[in-house]
Amino acid sequence: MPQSPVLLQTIGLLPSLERRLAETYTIHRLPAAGPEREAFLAARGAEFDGIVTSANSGADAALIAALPKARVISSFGVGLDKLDVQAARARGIPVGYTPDVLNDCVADMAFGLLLSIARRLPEGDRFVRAGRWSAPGATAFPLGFQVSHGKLGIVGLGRIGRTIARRASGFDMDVRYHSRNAVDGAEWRYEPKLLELARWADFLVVITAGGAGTRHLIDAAVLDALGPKGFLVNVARGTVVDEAALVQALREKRIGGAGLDVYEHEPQVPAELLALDNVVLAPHIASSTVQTREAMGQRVLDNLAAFFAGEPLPSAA
Ligand code: NAP
Ligand code: 8YV
Repeated sequence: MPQSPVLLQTIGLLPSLERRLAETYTIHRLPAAGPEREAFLAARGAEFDGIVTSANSGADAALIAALPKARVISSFGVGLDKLDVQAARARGIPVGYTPDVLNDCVADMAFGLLLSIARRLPEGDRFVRAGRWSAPGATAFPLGFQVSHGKLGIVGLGRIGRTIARRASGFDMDVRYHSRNAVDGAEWRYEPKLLELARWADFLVVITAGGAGTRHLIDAAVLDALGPKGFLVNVARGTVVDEAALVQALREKRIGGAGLDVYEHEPQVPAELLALDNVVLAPHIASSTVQTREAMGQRVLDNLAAFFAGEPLPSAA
């Protein structure tokens, strides 16, 4: 019987995906960064036919170089900011990823965060649980900000950005967007200047790619343009927002509030953010539903199966 392809798995994955990978492939886990990993790669790097990874873990040029026989990379997730696609291409290694299947859940999450911060839902939950609603002489819960009929600015009108824009029609929102290029045929107004979009918007939702090209795109100037009645939602990557500038703007109430799924140094969240009431914090869970994660896992398997059958990857980066 021919030997099954040998894959290096960089990080823990969905248990059902791990089970199914193990049915077809010989899987080895990459040790955590440090001397053990270095020794492992030096001793066994030449055994691997490919890498299975995730958007959170990626594969850098050094890892790819340490696997001289690797012929394919399959990643669980759509973000490529931690995966050196250029280094893979230079070796002729196809990279599979999982676009589209997560658009709906990430768009849902963007609206979840938007509603949570504008309508003060987690704050209200804390208020009720602490008995402050029923307390004698209780002060009234503060007013929220209306979402329906609001002005939604989307930064990055890609696959997910367009899904968010479509969701907004159910809230009768006016939608405009910014990206480097206007999107052909888009029904929403293109704003070539990010500052202008921020100035106009009640809600600024960030859903660009991550990586060097978007680092700190949302800086103090953009936050000030959004202003004290504006809300920021980030479901893209923590690096897209200057987190120190955001903390300061929230602390000084120079923006109305923020809903965050992603952070600059995940899973570390600045202590200042934890102490603020005008921010809602989620632990990078935008794609994290049973249905979407299973679909992403299936795409990881489909990309690998196609490669080892000598066919093009169904979702190649
Ligand atoms: P996509 O279709 O490639 O869209 C990316 C968008 O970013 C494009 O509209 C692109 O437009 C824009 N963009 C890139 N660089 C820009 C810049 N410098 N300034 C302004 N806009 C820029 O990707 P997608 O599938 O929608 O996913 C977007 C990102 O969401 C992923 O890369 C990932 O990091 C993140 N994500 C997060 C989660 C989560 O769990 N929170 C889940 C899934 C995805 P132009 O090229 O015209 O600028
Ligand atoms: C997941 C993501 O957290 O797809 C992405 O880019 O950030 C999320 O879907 C990730 O894929 C799990 O590693």
